[in-house]
This record gives sequence, structure tokens and C-alpha cells, in this order.
Amino acid sequence: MFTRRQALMGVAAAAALAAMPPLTAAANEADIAALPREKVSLVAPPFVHDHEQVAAGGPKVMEFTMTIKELPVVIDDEGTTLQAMTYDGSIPGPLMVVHEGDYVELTLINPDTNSLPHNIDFHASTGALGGGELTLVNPGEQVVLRFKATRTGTFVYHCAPGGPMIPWHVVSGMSGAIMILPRDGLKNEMGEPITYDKVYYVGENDFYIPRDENGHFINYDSAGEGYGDMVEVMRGLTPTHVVFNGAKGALTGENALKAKVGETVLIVHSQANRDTRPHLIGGHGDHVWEAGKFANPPSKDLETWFIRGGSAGAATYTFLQPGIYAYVNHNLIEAVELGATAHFVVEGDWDDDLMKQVAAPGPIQTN
Ligand SMILES: [Cu+2]
Repeated sequence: MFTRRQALMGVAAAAALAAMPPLTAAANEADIAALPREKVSLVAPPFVHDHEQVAAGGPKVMEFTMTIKELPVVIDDEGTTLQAMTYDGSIPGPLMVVHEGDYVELTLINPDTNSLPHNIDFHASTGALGGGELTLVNPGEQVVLRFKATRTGTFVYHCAPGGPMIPWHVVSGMSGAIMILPRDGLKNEMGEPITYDKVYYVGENDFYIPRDENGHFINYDSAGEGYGDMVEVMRGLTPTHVVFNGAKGALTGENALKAKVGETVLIVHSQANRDTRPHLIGGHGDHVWEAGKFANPPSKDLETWFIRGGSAGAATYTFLQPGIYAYVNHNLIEAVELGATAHFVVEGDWDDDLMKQVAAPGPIQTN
């Protein structure tokens, strides 16, 4: 049984670390040291850093740096504030993109202005709790983890500092995704190459904000202060908010996603904690990797796709009509009442062949 303070300090992860067997040396350090290195500057979602879709050369060591930031985030239009925990200041954390066979080398920084230990569990990696055992950093520390990208697809990463800290850090914002592309790029169901013109990363989060006796959401001064109350709400398994990119309305209005008729957009959608079901109203998923793993052929022409909690999926769509498309979690209560709605604003020419209002609304005609 942990005390509250021990729980906050991630004792479970520390114990797991102490119990680890000694590491055996990898044989190919010299080979890895001889690989080209590329430093990647991450960008905040829904945008994604520049990357090649087809790798131009052989494997590289891809260097990333992420700074963990504990900070207040306003999550709805009523000013409800979550004392969030984030990778690089955004919810979700940035999408990382590499190719199969590359090495991901992450410097994870936990500044001394933070109050809690954190780490990172990459679902894309192999061993040591996805790297979680090797990356637990206290405030004022940094760590460098390297893992080999052996499997292609979109994969969640999240904080997992042990015990009750795991779900609390995840529902406080600490998740993101990595996309590991095949070296020769994405393929359709026939094995033929497909490319995208744009890529957007939509991270979906369920939040559990405690209410006061009048039913109003409580704003706490720090994450730790709200911990006990939030756990009670979490145990009810009923989120108060289900949002894309950290807040209700984060991807609508001025922040709507943009595309043009004829453009193919790749949408990466992650949910680190809970199932979801993306749906593009007025469009489709042309090629959908529901489970997000590119070794499997994509499904075609989906209306709605299913993202398992703890995974990231990917879908392409070539826009054929202009207008505003809502991209939602098609539990429509979650989309409309709880916040899981984004908008695509698409420019271009309307195609009457695909759809036409043959007669505008008017009086009911009688013969
Ligand atoms: Cu954390």
C-alpha cells in the first residue's frame, strides 16, 4: 500500500527499476555509431514535422528531444482548467516520424520547475516496459533512451511512472504517438505505393474533472492538489470531457484543419486510454489502418473506424468536395456534448455529379 506521497513520487516504477536484471551489451554499438544522425525538431499537433515518406537512404539514428511540462490547460469554453502533464507542452505530445530500421534516440527532460517524476513507454519499442523502466526522471533530471524501430505503424507513447500514477498521468495529458513508416512508404491493399499530401495528428483524450457541491468543475492550483478527487471521478469511468488536441474546440473555427479538393490527407488518430471511433462526416476513410500497423493491408472505404484504447490508427482520404467536414468520435454524445469534434475546411470546386440539391426546400407540392 502506497501513501499518497509515495504514489505521487512514482515508487512503483522505482521499485521495478531496482529489480531489473543487468543489461547485456549490444554487439553493434560501433555499427550504430557509424550511422548517420538526424536531429528532428518536433512540432505541436495537429501538425507534424517534415519527413520523407519514402526513405532516401539507409537507417539513421533519429534524435529527438522532449521536455516534460506540467502546466495549466484550459479544456473547454467555460474556462475549466486541467493541471496538465504534457510532453513538450501540448496535449497530445508531438507525433514523431521515423522509418523502419531507424534508431529513435530521445532525450527526455524533466525540468526542476516540475513537481513529479515522469517517464515514457513507447508501444513501438521492445523491452523494459517500452522504455518506461529506463526513463524515469525526477524533476531536474534528463535521460537518453535509444530504441530500434523494428515494426511499422502508428503507436502510442505515454507516461507510466508506476501504480496509480499511470492512469492519472495519462488522463492528465501525457500521451502522444510515433509513426514508423516502411522504408519504401505506405502501400494500398494491392501492395502499390500510396502517398499523402498532408498529414494531421489528432490525439483524443478523456478527462475526469472533479466538480464542487454545486456541480461546477473545480480548478486546482496544482496537479497534486487535485489527485485524490480526480481518482474518484476516474473510477466512475465516465469522462467529463472527451476532446481532440487537449480542449473542446481545439481543432475547429480558426484552428480547423485545412485541405483542398484533390489532396490526400493522412490522419493519425491516437487514444491512449479509451476506445474511440473516428468518422469524417461527408467523407470516408479511403485506406484505413484501424490498428495502425502498416504490415497489414489497409481496409477500404470505411465509414467509421475503431481505435482501441491504447493505440493509434491511420487513415487516408482524398477530398472530393469543398466545404466544412466535421471529423468526430461517432459516439455523438462524446462528439457534441463532451467535445470530440474537429473540422476540416476544404477549398475547391463543387462536383454536381457526386451531389446536387435538385430542388431547394420549399412548400410541399400537392397535385
Ligand atoms: Cu508523467
